Parts: sequence; structure tokens; C-alpha cells
Amino acid sequence: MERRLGITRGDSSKHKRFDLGLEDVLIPHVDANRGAKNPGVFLIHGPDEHRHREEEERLRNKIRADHEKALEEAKEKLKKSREEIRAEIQTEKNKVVQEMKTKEKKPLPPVPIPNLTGINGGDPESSDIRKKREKIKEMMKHAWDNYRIYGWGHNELRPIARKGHSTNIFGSSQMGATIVDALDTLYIMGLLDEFRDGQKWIEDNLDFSVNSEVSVFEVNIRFIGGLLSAYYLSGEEIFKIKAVQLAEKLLPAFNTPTGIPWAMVNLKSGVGRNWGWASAGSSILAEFGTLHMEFVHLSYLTGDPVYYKKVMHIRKLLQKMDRPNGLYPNYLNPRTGRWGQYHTSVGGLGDSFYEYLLKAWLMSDKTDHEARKMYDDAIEAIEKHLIKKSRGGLTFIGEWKNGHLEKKMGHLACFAGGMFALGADGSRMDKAGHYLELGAEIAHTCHESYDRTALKLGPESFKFDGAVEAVAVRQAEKYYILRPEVIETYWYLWRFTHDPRYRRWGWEAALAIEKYCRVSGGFSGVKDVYSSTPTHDDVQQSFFLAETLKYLYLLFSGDDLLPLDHWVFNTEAHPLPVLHLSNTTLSGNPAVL
Ligand code: DMJ
Repeated sequence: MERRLGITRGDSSKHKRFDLGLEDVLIPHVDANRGAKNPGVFLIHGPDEHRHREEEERLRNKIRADHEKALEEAKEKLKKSREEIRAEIQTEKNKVVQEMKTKEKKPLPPVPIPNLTGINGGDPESSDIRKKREKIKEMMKHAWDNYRIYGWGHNELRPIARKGHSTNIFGSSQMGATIVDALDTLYIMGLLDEFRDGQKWIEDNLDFSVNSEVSVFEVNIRFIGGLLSAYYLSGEEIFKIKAVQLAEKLLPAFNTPTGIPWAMVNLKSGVGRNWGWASAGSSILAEFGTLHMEFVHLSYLTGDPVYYKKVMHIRKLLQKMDRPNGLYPNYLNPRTGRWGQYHTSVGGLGDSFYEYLLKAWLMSDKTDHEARKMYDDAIEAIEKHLIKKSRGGLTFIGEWKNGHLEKKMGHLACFAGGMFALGADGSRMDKAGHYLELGAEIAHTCHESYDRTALKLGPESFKFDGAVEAVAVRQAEKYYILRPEVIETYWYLWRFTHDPRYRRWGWEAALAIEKYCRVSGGFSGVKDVYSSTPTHDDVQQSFFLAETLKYLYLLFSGDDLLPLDHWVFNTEAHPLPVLHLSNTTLSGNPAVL
């Protein structure tokens, strides 16, 4: 005897979903009397024939009742005037909005608070260092106050035009990028009135239900990173709530055939896409590979494993792929899961992917051995194929492009000096001394790139070609946009060695910024570091407040402020606490299994 159990797999749009109180069952949206020859139904034999016939009968009756109800409702609707129908739709809409708001206010589950050692303090040991630290704080106040006056709520500030500024990474809305990015710097500097002012703006204005297409990477590192950091430092719940709301909006970006996220996502529609210029619609290593820290914290704080799963899926996929010469190319197609152009860089397009492998390990209290192994493998390949010494003895990191090594290093790649130093402890075959030395050599090279300019500020990228060493050649590479990477490296090297040269170099950079980038309306980038009469680009980047000034402040603070065995800085310099979990499946949080 035959009986019908269910339907064959296929296009679910051809079926109606009914909640039967037991489980969601897909019912063919066709004549329920179709017989055994119905191609949408598969047949099996079995003993519980009677029970299943009853169940089938119940289903038919439910379908019939639902259809009749829908018909009645439609008839009723037709009797109503347009106005009445409009009013009903409006009431329904209001209900949905209200429900969403209630959901937004839902408290998140309690989790064990990580060790928050060192959120204050760092008093300098001498009056000279204290004065320097005070100067950096004053620079922060100048940057913030002018943004407060002329750019409040805008993403960034135009310090010369004295108005708001934005770029396409933040979309078309005013999302207050500078406020969110600057919060933790304000907090650690003790600028608490300014911090509260920023908090108030976030409470009243920061809204993610906007029809705006943003960069997933930038929003993650600046907004989610900034909000999480502000939450951990201040304990104010609002920051955690906003971070989670925003993260939910980013999740649709992962809806690709491979789970490798799109570079951009529309916060309202959830539609994602990639940058047109990125190797035939590829996603970028430094973008999809720089989500791990924030997403692990999101799962930790919410008890929802969804974020953790997304980033672990990326890691697993990368582990399975072949790597030319052991190097990760910068481009990966999210549709096919294949590498795009074979271009490898520790600067732009690649940089923070390597940083996050190391930091995933550090952030897990050094229990995420998988991440550490990926980091060790990657830097061994980088050292073998990309790191060279110039004729004049400067160590630099080149880029692999079109089958050969380009002897060019970007300002962005200068962060790697700090990364090598940070990763020295725990390195394979106990090569700690070697990696600390490598970090120091990179710091030296990057300092040279600053020292060989008229302004004592580094160019965007510099060459090592014949007689040219650590100098930009093309006009388009001579600008400095208030970037932090070189100062970041000085700070890490200072923490690990206490060699006074790093404070000296950091102070040189601070004075140069003060002299050439400070204007009465804030701080601006400069277009040519080789010209002694610089032209300003009229942009005060949000990372100047988040990173450059924070690293300078820390450089002139004691090591007890944000100690590195308790805090790990995300790539936008937002400190996140080490999670003392027994393993990387977040078992420390009972809410996450
Ligand atoms: C910052 O937004 C981050 O440091 C990022 O990782 C790379 N570039 C900028 C600053 O230069």
C-alpha cells in the first residue's frame, strides 16, 4: 500500500507555508486531491497508514479553512473605502515599528565581565613625559572641539571649509563616524564631558535603519569596534545595544554563495555588492578577514553564535584553499570561491587580515591555536617572499604582483613592525628575539620614510629602487592623511623594549603634525610631504582621533594603562578585553554553546 508523506524538494515559492502548531510543513500549493502520480509528491510504504491518513485529512481541512478565511477577509476589505484601507495599513505599519522598537530595547543576556584592568592611570614617570602627554591631549581637544562646532553628526570634518565631510565608505547618511571612533580615546584621556556629549548624540541620533550603502569592513572596525570598546570602558549599555543593532544590519552581507561577505551592504535593504575595481567583483582579504575580533565579542555579549559562525566559516574556507607560495592573494571571488588576481600585500588590501590572525589568538587568552598557526604560516611565507633588505640596509616589505616582487612599501604596511613585535612571544621555535628585531627594523625603515621628507611626515607609499630608498617617486604617493601606522609601531616597540628612540620618534611625528597639519579649524592631511610649503587636503580623518592621537597618548603613558596582556586593540585602535575562555567555542558564556 502506498501513502503520501511529503513533497519533493524544489522551488519553495510554489508552496504555501502553514503553521500547524507542530512544525512548519511545506504544502504543495495545488489541488490536494492529486493522486499518487502527482510529481510533487513522493510515495513510500509503511505500517502507520491510518495515522497518516488522518493527518492528511487534518491538513486538507486546515487548508480549506484558511482559504475560506482569506476569501471572507478579502470580501470584507472590498466593502471598505480607500481611506479606511489606508488607515488599516498605517495601523499595521505602526504596530510593526512598535514591535521592532520593543525588540531593540530587549536586554541582552548577562555574561561574565572580562578582566578590565588598566582603564585608567598610566601616569607618566617624569614631568617631561607628562608635558608631552598633556600636549597630545590638547591636540585631541582641538580636533574634537572643532568637529563639535563645525561637523557635529557628520562623519568627518573639513577643518578649513569648517563643515562636515563624508566619503562613500560611510554611505550617504550622517552617522557621526568621528563621534563613535573617538569615544574611547576621549575616555582614556579623561575627557569625560566630551565623552558624555558623544554618548548623548549616539543615544538620540545614531540610527541604522537608513537607506544607505556602507562598507562592511569600515563600519565593523570603526563603529562596531568603537561602540564595543566604549561599552567595555564605560560600562554604558547603550553602546552594546547599538553595536548589536548595527551588527544585525551587516549580516545580510554574508548571503553570498560562499559565505564570503560582500564589501558593501545597504543597511535598509540588505542588498550587498562588491567594489567595481576589485579584480572582477572580488571581495578583499583585508576586508572580509578583519571581522573576527568584533564578531567574537558580539557572540560573547549576546549569547548568539551567529556572529562567531560567520567568521569561523570564513576561516575554514581560507584554510581549505591553495596558496601560491604559501601567500594569501588579496582578492577572493565570493560567488565562485576562487582567488582573483594574484596580488599579495601586507599593506593595503591585505594588512589587517594578518593582524587579526595574531589578535584572534591573543584575544582568546592564547587558546585559539588554529589562528596562531595560520599567523605563523603566513608570516613565514611573507618573510621568505616579500621581506627584503635594500642596498642601503633598510628592511622593507614589498608586494607580490604579476609574478614579481614590487619594491614598494605603503604607509599602511608600517603597522607590521608593531605586529611582528606583538607576535614575537609565542612564535614557533622560540624565534621571539628574531621577530622583535624584525619589528624594530621595520620601525627604523618607516622612520626613515618620515625623516627623508621636508615635513618629517611619511608619504603614502615609498620605493626601494636603485638609488631611491624609502622615498615616494610619483606625485600621487606623496601625501600624508594623518595616518597612524608608523606611530602605532613606535608604541608597540616602546612597550616591548622601552628603547627611548621610539618616544623620540613619536614626539618628532607629533611636532610635525602640530606644525604642518594643525589649522585653526582642526587638523588636516597634506598633499606633498616633500614640499616645505604644504597644501592641505582639508579632511580630518576619523582615524586621527581613534588611532593616531590614541597611540601617541599611550606612547607617553605608563604601561599600566591598557596593558597588553589584558587588552587587544582592533585594527582601528579600539581596545577589546581578552576573553578568558577555555576554548574558542565561547564556552565561557553559558548562553553560547
Ligand atoms: C584605519 O582605518 C585602520 O587602521 C585600517 O586597518 C587601515 N587604515 C586606516 C588608517 O590608516
